[in-house]
Amino acid sequence: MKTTTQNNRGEIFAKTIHFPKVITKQQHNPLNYLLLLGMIFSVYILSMQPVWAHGEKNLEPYVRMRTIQWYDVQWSKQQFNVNDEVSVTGKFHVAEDWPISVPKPDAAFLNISTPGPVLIRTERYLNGKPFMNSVALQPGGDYDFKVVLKGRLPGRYHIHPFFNLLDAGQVMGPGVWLDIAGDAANFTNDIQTIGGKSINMETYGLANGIFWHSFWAFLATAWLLWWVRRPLFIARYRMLHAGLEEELVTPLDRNIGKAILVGIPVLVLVFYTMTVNEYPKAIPLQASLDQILPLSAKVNTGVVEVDTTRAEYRVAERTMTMSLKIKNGSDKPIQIAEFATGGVHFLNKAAPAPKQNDADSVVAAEGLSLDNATPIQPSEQRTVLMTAGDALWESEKLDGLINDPDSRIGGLLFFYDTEGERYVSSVTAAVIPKFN
Ligand SMILES: [Cu+2]
Repeated sequence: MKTTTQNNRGEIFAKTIHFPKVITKQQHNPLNYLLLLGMIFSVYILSMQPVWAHGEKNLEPYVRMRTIQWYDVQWSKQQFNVNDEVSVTGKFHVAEDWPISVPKPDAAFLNISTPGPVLIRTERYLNGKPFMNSVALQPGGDYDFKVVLKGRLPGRYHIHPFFNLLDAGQVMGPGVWLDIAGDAANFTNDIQTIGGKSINMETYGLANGIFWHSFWAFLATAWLLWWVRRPLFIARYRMLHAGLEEELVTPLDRNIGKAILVGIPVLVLVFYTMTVNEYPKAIPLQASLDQILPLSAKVNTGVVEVDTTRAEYRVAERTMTMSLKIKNGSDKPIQIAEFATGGVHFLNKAAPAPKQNDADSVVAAEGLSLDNATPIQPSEQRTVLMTAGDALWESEKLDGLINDPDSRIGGLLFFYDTEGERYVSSVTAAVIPKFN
C-alpha cells in the first residue's frame, strides 16, 4: 500500500507499508516436534511411581523447628466412611526465636493439606473460638485448635494440619494416614441458607458460575481477537516509528471502543441490580483478620524456666547435645520426658510421659538421655546435659541445619511432675557442628 501522509511533527512522508500476508514462514519440520513430544512423554512415563511423601521434609530445618511448634495433635479417628465427620485437635507454640528471614506471622491461615477435595471442612476453632479468616499469631504464645472435616472421596490419604503464613509459606504439622471407605456418589453436602432454604453445596450455583465465567471470557477473547487478527508488533512498530500512529486505529475501532466503554458498566449495573433483587439478604465474603489471643499460662508454659547455654551437633553420631539451665518454678519435682523439634519426638525412656502425645508421630523412643536423671526439686536450679540422638536427625533432614545460614535450633521440652502434670518450655540455641 502506497500512502502519503503527515506525521505528528508536520513532516510529509511517502512510505510503502508492508502488511505481510504471512509473518513467519514455517520452516520447521513437524517431525521434530513429534520426536520432542515423544521424548517428554517417555520421561514422564518412566518417572511415574507411587509418591509417598509430599515435600514435608524439604522445608528448611530452621523453619520447621522455630516457627510453629506443633504438639498434642490427635485425630478423632483414622478410618471412617464418606459423610462421616472426623476432627483433628492439637496445640502449637509460636516460637519466640522466630527466624529473622521468615516474615512475622501477622496473617496466618490454619489449613488441612489433602491431595484434592477428599474432605470438606465444616468447622474450625482456635482457642475455642470459631474463626473463618486468617489470624495474627503472637510469638511466644500457645494456641489450641480444632478442625472438623467430613469424608468426601474414598481412598487412603496422608493428611496434615498446616499453617499458611503470609509471605513465608507453609509450615506442616504432623501427618497421619486416613482411610475413607464408602461410595463417593453417596456424599451429601446440604446446608441451610440464612433465608431457611436447604441447598446442595456440591451443585449450588454451578450453572450460574459457568455462565458468568464464559460470558466474560467470551467478551474478553472477542476483544483480544479483534486486535490480534491484524499484523502485530513489528509492522505496527514500524508504522508508529514512521509517525503513522493515527492509521493504526480505524474509526470502527474507535466506535467499538466507545460502545464497550459505555456498555460494560451499564451491563454490570443491570446484572448487579438483578442479583440484588433475587438475593436481597446476602452477607459479603469475610476478609477481615481474626484477633484471637494466645492461651494464658494455664497450659503450664513458662512455669519451668529453661535457658540453653550451649548446643552441639555431632554429625557422625547424629546427636544433639544441649546444656540446659533449668529452674523448677512449680511446687513438685519434675523430670524431662520428651524433646520435640521439627516434628520429631525424642523420648526419655528413664522418665516416660504418662501418655503418648501425638498420633502417628515420628518418634525416637530411646532418643533422649540426661547426665543427671534425678528429678529436679521445686525451686531448684540445675544445669543438665541433655543428649537427643537418633538417625531421625538425618532421615527427617533436620541435620541440614548445620548447612543453613541460620544454624539455630528450636524445640519444645516436656516436663512431668510426680502427679503427671505437664510443663512445656520452648528452648532455642545456636548450634555448633562437630564433624568428628
Ligand atoms: Cu504427608
